[in-house]
Amino acid sequence: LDWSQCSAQFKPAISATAPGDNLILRPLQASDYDTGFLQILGQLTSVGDVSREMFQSRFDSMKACKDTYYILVLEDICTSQVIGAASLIVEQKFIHSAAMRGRVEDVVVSKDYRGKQLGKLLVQTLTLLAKHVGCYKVTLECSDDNIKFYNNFGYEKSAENYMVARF
Ligand code: 16G
Repeated sequence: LDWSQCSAQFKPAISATAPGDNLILRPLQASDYDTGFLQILGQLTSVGDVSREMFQSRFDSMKACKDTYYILVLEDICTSQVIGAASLIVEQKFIHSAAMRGRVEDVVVSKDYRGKQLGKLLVQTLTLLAKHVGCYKVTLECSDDNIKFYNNFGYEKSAENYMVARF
C-alpha cells in the first residue's frame, strides 16, 4: 500500500505495521472465535448467538470468495484479545467496464482502546486497500455523529440516499 496517499495524518505516528504499543494489525483468523472478535462486534450492533461451528462455516465461505472479504483485526498481544476490527468487501460489477466497488463495514474499536487513532488506522488502511485492489469507489454507512470522522479520509455525504429494507 502507498501510505503517501494517506489523507489523514497520525499524531503520534502509527501505521499498519506499527499500530501502537503491544498492538498488531492482522487479518482475521479462524482462531479468533476465542479471542473476543465477536464480543468486539457486540460493541457495534447485535451479534446474536454464533456457535463455533457457525463461525467456522462463515469464515470458510468468506475465505472461499477470492479477493472479496478483507477483514482486519487489531490484537493486543499482551492479552491475546482482539480489540478492534473492520472489513472491506469488494463487490464485482458489470458497470464502469466491469469494475469493482468497495464497502467498508463493521468498523469497531473496543471502548477501552479509543482515543489512540485506531479507528482511523483501520479505515485508512481499508480505504487504501480498496484503491489498491482497483475499486472505482468505496462507500460506508454511518451515523450523523461519525460524518466528521469519515470526512477525514475523503468520504463525503452522498447526494444519494441510503435505503434499507430490514427483515
Ligand atoms: C454501521 C456500520 C455497518 C454495520 C452497521 C450495523 C460502519 C462504517 N458502519 O452502519 O458496517 O454493519 O452499523 O448496524 O462500520 P445494524 O445492525 O443496525 O445493521
